[in-house]
Amino acid sequence: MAAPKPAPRRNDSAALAKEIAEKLTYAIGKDPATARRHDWLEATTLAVRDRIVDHWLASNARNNASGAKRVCYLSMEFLIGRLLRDAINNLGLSEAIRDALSAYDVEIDLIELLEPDAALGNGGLGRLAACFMESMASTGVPGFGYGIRYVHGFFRQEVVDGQQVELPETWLEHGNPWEFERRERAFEIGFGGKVTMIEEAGKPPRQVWRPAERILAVAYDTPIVGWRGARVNTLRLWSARALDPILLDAFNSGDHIGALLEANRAQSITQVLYPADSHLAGQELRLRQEFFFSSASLQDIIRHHLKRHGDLTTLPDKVAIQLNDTHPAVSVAEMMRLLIDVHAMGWDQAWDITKKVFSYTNHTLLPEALETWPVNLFERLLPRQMQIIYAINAQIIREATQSGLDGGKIAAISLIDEGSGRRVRMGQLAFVGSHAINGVSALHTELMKKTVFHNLHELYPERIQNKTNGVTPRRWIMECNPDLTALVTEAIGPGFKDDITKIKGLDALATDAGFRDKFMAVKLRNKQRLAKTIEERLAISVDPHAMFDVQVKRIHEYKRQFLNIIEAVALYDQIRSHPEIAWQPRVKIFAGKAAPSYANAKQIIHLANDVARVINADPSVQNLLKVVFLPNYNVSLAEQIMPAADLSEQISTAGLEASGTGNMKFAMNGALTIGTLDGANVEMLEHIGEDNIFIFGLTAEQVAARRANGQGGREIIENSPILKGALDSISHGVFSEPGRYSNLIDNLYGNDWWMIAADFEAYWQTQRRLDTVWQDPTAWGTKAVHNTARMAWFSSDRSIREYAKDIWSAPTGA
Ligand code: 26Y
Repeated sequence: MAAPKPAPRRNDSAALAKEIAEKLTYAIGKDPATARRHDWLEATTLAVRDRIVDHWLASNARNNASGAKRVCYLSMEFLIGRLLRDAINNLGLSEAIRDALSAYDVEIDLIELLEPDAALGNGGLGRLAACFMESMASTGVPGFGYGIRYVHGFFRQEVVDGQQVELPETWLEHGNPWEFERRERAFEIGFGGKVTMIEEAGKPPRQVWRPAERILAVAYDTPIVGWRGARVNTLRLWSARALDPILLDAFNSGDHIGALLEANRAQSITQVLYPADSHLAGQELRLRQEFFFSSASLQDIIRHHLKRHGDLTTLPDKVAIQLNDTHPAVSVAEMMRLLIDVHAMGWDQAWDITKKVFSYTNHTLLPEALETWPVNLFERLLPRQMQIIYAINAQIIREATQSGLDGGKIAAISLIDEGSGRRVRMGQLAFVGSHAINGVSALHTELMKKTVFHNLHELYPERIQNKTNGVTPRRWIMECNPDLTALVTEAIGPGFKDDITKIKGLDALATDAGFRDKFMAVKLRNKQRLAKTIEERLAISVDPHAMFDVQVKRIHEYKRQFLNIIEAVALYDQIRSHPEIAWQPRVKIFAGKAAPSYANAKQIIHLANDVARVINADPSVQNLLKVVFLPNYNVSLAEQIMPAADLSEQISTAGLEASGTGNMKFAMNGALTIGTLDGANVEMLEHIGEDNIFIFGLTAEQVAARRANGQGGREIIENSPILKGALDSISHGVFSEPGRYSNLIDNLYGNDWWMIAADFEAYWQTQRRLDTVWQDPTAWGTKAVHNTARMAWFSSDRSIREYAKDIWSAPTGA
């Protein structure tokens, strides 16, 4: 008998209804009559998953047959969020699933809320990786994500007595239907031990690393579905396992507990995501995580290449490896080790291949976020990689000397920082081991050339290039804003779903009163839904007709939530002292997490909550001002907030936000932006036009100059009665006991490092200009439509096509 093949799945609602019931019965063991919502979620997910698998196997077969170049995206973080709606939308199953479930009186909108967020990332960098994975699948790039399968993702935030409390996150508690464990895909990862020179007769001497400790990296694969299911790529996350879970020796000798401890120690590597995105704590466990997933990924890439192509000299023709920041930068040394020590290649050829294969994206210029590791820790944990780093360094210094760089400049490019204790500079390592280095916005890229990589840029002037970030319009318009999607479809047809640049067609409708009214009616419905969430979670009632003024992102001094809170306090004072002015009703909405060790960021959360409590309880401003801090910001909450915002706050100190991506999500959904000339805001201004975005404040150059002059904030504060009044009410205890925030306020009087005092007046005036525009719904609506119409360039499809063409030399379908 010929081997039977499974029949391809049918996508009509009747077939889906039958299959969902079958999953419920035979995979979950429940009767439709008694099943709970969770069971329906699981059954639906499994039915959808079957369809994904059909496409997935086909995509993999096509990759193997064509031998096309593969792109491996190495990232410590993938901030994915929920996957069910994404998969259903991209497979074009939204209506069929809705109808199928309605046969059982089950609402898809309710059950999909039960899916936990996959929060394997901190913020922008991790979410970018998730958007890029979706866009690679949608634009036809054979993309492979490589990362870590953290058991505990980014912590859950609660606000207790106005303060952040961190709780463990447990996304895998009820299993994860999207992942497939690949037990056969496991690689050994070593740590510690010694390097010895082996000399065999007739052969060149070679170094052999004998690690003291070895653990196993096991692959878990998640399919990533592209638009219309055309391609399904793979996200491969590594989980740590003991080589031998119960070391038999120890077990037999009676040390049962000791043997299990060893297993736990191995597993601890992939237990938890580090929740800091701007300050390296320098824990050994983090360096172990970095090496663990880098080594596993490279071994997997090499294994695959050898199996398909037999010979490592062709690696750069078949694979591009993108390093998402420096977190996987140890890959440069590990690739060299694998090529030289394991695959017996010569140094020069290995170095040539390494540089051709790797490229590196930088996401931050903040000095405290640039990774460096103590040489002695590196040496102890990764002795062979450390030797290789020294050898790379010697070669780079030779090249620098030959090209005539002076001693000071050579010290600046060295991979070893000899300054404060000897440390390995991961940025330098990633740079020298890559053929292309990119920033994430035009401004950020220029600043990279002038600051962190000034000297390396001089030595290798062709390497740095810009790739402005983007976000996927599937998740950030179609899925999170179905009403807007329906309206756009009705107005200009469905073509924009396949080609987002067509959304430009809305531009002509900005002055069409009928269309504008519908556009703003969609906005109002989204605001009503968010108002309901705010009421349910916080028991604060907000008026959906008020301007929703939103700042949601990680809490950080450079992002200046503090500036926004001070403006709220100033507004509160002014409304009360000038009731005769036609103030426009506003709801200021904040959300975001602070790194657990970042004291000032936690203070800012506390202040926001203190201010909210007092203002929301004051009847004299009831209809004019409310302040809301929504706890536990995550991807799913963002999906609710973006479509409901009128005003997007992108107010970082100029020169410090590498790009921002929230700024893009808001504007695509028709929010106006108040922002500084920072990151991608600069390019948004070019695309949206100056009439439709509200720019204020010091430029990056002016910030640098003021910092250099050491101008503090005292004089400015003393000359600004509105600012002074607001700071006084915070200090004097209008919102808390006096003195609670004296540290934050003293910083403004002192060096005003983040330019909050320096930018306050411009910010305040721009907010009042926005009040005036808000008073005129025609003017506001016109600008809102222009925003949605002109943001297509910020699709991550555009970013990915640029990477594919300029950095990866990889194919795209279009
Ligand atoms: C080394 C460790 C402390 C660390 C961990 C995470 C350092 C940095 C990070 C994350 C950085 C990050 O999320 N950067 C953001 O990347 C986005 C995507 O490029 C940018 O839009 C955003 O401006 C930038 O802050």
